[in-house]
Amino acid sequence: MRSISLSRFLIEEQREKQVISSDLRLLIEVVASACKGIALAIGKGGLADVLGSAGSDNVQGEVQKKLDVISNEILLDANEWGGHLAGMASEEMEGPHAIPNRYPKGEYLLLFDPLDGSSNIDVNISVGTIFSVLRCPEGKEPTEAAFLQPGTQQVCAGYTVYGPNTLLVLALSDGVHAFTLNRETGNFVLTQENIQIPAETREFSINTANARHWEAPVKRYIDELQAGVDGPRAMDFNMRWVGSMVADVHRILARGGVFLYPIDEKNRAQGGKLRLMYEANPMAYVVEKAGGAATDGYQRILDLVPHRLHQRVAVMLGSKDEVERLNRYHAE
Ligand code: P6P
Repeated sequence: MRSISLSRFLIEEQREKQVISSDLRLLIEVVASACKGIALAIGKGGLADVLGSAGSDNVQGEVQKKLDVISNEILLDANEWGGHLAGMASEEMEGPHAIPNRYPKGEYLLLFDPLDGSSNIDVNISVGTIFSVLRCPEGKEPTEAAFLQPGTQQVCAGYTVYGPNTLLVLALSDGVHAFTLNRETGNFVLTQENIQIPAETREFSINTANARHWEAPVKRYIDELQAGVDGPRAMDFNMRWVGSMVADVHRILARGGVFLYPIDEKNRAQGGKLRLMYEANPMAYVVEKAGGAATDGYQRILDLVPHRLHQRVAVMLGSKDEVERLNRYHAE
């Protein structure tokens, strides 16, 4: 494949396909550049004072890791001066972050989980940044209400996996593309175009420690997978659970699979574990643009109308045939 940088790819998407605007191209370049900074911070590990807890809790009441705070700051600092944003929202902040008055404002709203998979940071397992882009409604201030749009309103979404290599996956209206960071040149280079998730799979991803808390449709579905060739599915399945949504979802994008973080008796009071606006929606957008599907068991994730910035949701996504089976089991 010709060596095409992210910048060249975006310019050609804009010039030849009118898929993105100049401001959206700038936004994506700025987010990618911020992800390089996050990759550098993560890469230092124990060599710098970036591991461990920050000694504070986030809006979710969860212990913040130092790298959560560092990653959040990197994304805020990178994005506030460019003139492409009306506002930002993050898992790590209670409310939206207004663009300082000294900078011009743009039409886009950027939402992100700056470092997803925090529990894995201190043990050197892949983590990631998840981002989602909406348009600020015409004439509206970028208050929380402006962000509360269904996932179908996203203009683009994606994630960066900080793993053996640093990989940016970008979903635009015309498809999903992957860019690998060339650490020598500092450029993200196109390494996969128009990624498609196989409709069928033999690999599932769920935290089975929660099995006793699952609702009946999920219990039935997982029991059948675990019954393997002797059960109703008449084939054996494999299980993977990284504990970083970005890593699990990326494996599904790369080779198929189904990822579940269902609502259960343990998380029912909060409405689920994963957050709708900056985890489920962007990942659902990526998965659907790659030919997969994403549901909460009853509804398409992207159709859900949000009521709160940090609301949580059940998530089942990946290979289309498996998600459709899960929808059937929940409907029965
Ligand atoms: P559990 C990470 O904290 C996260 O938000 C997702 O990235 C991941 O899929 C999930 O939580 C892991 O949850 O309950 O298995 O630790």
